[in-house]
Amino acid sequence: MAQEADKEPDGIIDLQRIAAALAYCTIGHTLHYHSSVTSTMTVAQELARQGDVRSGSVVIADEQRAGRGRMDRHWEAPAGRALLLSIILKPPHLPSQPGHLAMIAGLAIVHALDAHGLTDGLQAGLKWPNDVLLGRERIHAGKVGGVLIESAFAAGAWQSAIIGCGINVNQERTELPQVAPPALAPTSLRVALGHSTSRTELLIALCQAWDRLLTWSSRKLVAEWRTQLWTLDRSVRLHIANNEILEGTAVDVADDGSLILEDDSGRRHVIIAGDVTLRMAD
Ligand code: BT5
Repeated sequence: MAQEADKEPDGIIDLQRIAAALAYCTIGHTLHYHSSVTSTMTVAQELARQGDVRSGSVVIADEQRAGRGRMDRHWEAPAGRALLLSIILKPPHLPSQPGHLAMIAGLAIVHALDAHGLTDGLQAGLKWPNDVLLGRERIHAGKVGGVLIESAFAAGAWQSAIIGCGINVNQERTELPQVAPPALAPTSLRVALGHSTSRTELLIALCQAWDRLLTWSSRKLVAEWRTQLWTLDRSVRLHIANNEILEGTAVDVADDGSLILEDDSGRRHVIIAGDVTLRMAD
């Protein structure tokens, strides 16, 4: 089965096609391609530290030997099957509110997947704060992508951000990592669609989605993020700092990206960071 993806004409990322399509884009005008790295985040951080790298440059790899998730977790993908990239962003492209970067990053993946033609009732959406889900029914959707953002500040000013995006594209079911509940089951475009997808075209759609979203007003951005957040109005369990767990209904998000949770006694909590799982009764 895995040989099928090898046979796709675009199994290899087409750097020339990307350079031609994105030459005049804010994101993706410059591509730093590697066949294998520890993590695209590390390579991008190093480039950003050197100073003369242009905002909107993208580091992409066919394989990560130590891909990172949030909170020291791992991101696993077999070589040549997934989109694994980090975008380097600097002023003037950083949004006015840091929280809006995660919104742009998640929405860009959803828009790129939509632009790429999700058929047969497949839908892509977001789980707060930044998981990208894919499925025919929201309740049974799997995790198709994730976002990791690392920012650098100096003297209180936001200097740069590295936005890591992992999208499961051509992995067969057996090539997806085993995750322990409550982590969401991984899925890939290959598993959901039943055929392979060009990583080149998906990357182009992703960068073009970023370009569009960077021009949006804060108001439009937050409104669209709210629309795509499948977490809202669900009964959830929220794992926050210090192993603390809150349960209740995810009633809304604030404009800075915080989740507003109403607990079972009706008290509202504003949560900046954490992990959400759906409650079993839901
Ligand atoms: C994320 O973290 O979802 C952010 C993932 C960002 C990965 C990209 S790849 C390019 C760039 N370079 C990097 O080194 N990282 C970024 P988090 O919410 O912490 O989710 C991590 C959890 O997702 C793991 O603990 C597993 O349970 C699960 N997981 C690992 N690999 C997965 C995969 N390929 N698909 C779905 N789930 C996965």
